[in-house]
Amino acid sequence: MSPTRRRRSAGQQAGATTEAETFDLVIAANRLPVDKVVLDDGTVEWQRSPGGLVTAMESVMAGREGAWVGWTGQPGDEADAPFHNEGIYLRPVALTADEIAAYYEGFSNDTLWPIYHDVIVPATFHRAWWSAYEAVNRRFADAVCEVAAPGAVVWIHDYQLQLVPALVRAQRQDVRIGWFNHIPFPPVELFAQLPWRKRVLAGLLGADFLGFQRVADAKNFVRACRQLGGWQTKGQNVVVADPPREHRIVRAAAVPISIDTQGLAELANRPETRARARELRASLGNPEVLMLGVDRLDYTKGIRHRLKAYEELLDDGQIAPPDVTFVQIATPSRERVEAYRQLREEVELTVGRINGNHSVIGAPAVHYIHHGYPREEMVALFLAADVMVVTPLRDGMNLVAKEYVASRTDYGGALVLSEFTGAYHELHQAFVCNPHDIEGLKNAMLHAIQTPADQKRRIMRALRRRVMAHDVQRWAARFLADLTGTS
Ligand code: ADQ
Repeated sequence: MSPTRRRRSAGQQAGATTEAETFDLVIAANRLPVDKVVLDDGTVEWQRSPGGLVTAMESVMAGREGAWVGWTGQPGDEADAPFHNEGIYLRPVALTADEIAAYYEGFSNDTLWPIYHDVIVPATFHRAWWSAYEAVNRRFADAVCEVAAPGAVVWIHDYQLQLVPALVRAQRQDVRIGWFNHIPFPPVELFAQLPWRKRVLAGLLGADFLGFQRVADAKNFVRACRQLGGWQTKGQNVVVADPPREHRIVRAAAVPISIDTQGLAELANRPETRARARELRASLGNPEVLMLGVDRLDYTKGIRHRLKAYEELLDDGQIAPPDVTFVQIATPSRERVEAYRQLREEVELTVGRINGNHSVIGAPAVHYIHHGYPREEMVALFLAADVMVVTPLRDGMNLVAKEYVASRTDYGGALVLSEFTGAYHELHQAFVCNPHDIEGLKNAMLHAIQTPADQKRRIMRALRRRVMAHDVQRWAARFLADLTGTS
């Protein structure tokens, strides 16, 4: 791609008082890759939030500066001024407290999230939430158009920004627009519940290329276009009327996301990480079997099903502390949404009951931790865990499963993996389970514990081959190649 950054005069943009910078690559995601921290003396500092997406974007932005449009994570009527941070131009989008409640907690996380995850909990529909979603998507689209250079590549992320592709296209026919869905795209029978379904589809069809985690997600989308919107489809293509041209083809395909495999493996190989893993096991009383769950505290992750299966194994006397223990790390999430509050109560009640019935002094049956951990500690935990239990009822990909595999540079450990994750389609050699089938889940957990070590090493070797070969850098490069037609 030619020039990386250009300046354009303020006259091109109403109300702008400074010169706007424009870029050949523009990322739009709900959140900026930084957190705003206000220090004691009132000065503002932006701290980079480490995550797979940031790593992936760094790899595609290497050698060319790109812009990132997103929300800061905090309410505010006025947008913070754009700024540079570690080689990326960040363009904040301001959201008021009401918009956060309606667009983010409401429409994104209480309407779309349940529908896109098999309606594990019922979706809530409010017309005011939809209006806020439209208004915020419009603001994102305007910000994208402001920073996109002529002919730029625009990469929009996730379910919060589904109207942005068409809103950008309406203003800028010169740019190439891609969208990637980090979560599943639901079967048409469920998507049909959404009162604004056709407008969401039309929003997405503003893109040139739409990326999904699984082939099934891409197919669900194309089917929804055909059955609910009346668009003509051919295989994975949707035909969109595009005056004055006759039509435009929008392609939908699976581009499964991955992780920074190399970075994690390097962390896992450090002597201090290995020492920390041994220390963690020792502080848990050196159990024979350490089982681990790591999730955002979300009802899609199957935490209750996992705990139920574990509890029954304890009830049946098949396992018992201090020989076996379970560490469940649950990152706080969306705590203002009622379904999440309820889930937290249920999980904490269940953990209390299991510990009351099965712990022995000095050896709890479950260690439950309700906060996040730095990356180094996560990798040490992965290295310490004999059995990683990943049991979502529905999950776009599930990066934790891949992170566990990438961290096991020693070929140790065993992965219990739900077939309802995107990761299952790449890691099917794992100890696979249907989390709704508690008996089957118990068997998968027992099987993972009891399988001989050499057999588990063979399995881990196969899993690692896949994860090492398909990392997040390759994912990003593949998405961009699909989007720009160079694949
Ligand atoms: P999530 O639903 O957030 O992501 P996941 O893919 O598991 O789920 O990613 C979670 C990330 O947060 C992982 O990198 C994990 O290590 C980290 N994490 C979780 N708990 C943590 C804790 N206590 N401390 C520190 N880190 C923690 C959405 C979709 C997924 C999809 C991803 C990426 O729901 O299906 O895989 O986006 O596309």
